[in-house]
Amino acid sequence: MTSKLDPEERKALLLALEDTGWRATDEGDAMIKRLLFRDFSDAWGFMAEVALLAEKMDHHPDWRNVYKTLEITLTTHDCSGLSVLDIELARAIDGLAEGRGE
Ligand code: H2B
Repeated sequence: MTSKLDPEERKALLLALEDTGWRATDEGDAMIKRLLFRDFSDAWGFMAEVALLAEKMDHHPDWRNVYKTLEITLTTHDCSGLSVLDIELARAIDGLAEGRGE
């Protein structure tokens, strides 16, 4: 069972990820990032890459794609909050997003 990050750790890890556009959600214990792509194909291609990565990690994003925008929410359902898995997935997504999007 994955456990929730403790408040101090959570604060520090989120602070580090704010530089790449992640922020804590207003509601619920989650983090969110919005990405803008050139067009739908680029957004969908990126989602396909993230999907394969998420499968490998066995940790999956909640997301919403509207045309060329993508909103990714990370949270761990097993513990109803942010866990280290969300941090790892966020970093991996940032790695894939480097040099992409608009
Ligand atoms: N993804 C997310 N975001 N939260 C989870 O709790 C979770 C998951 N649990 N992917 C995994 C799959 C779990 O259901 C499997 C059985 O490991």
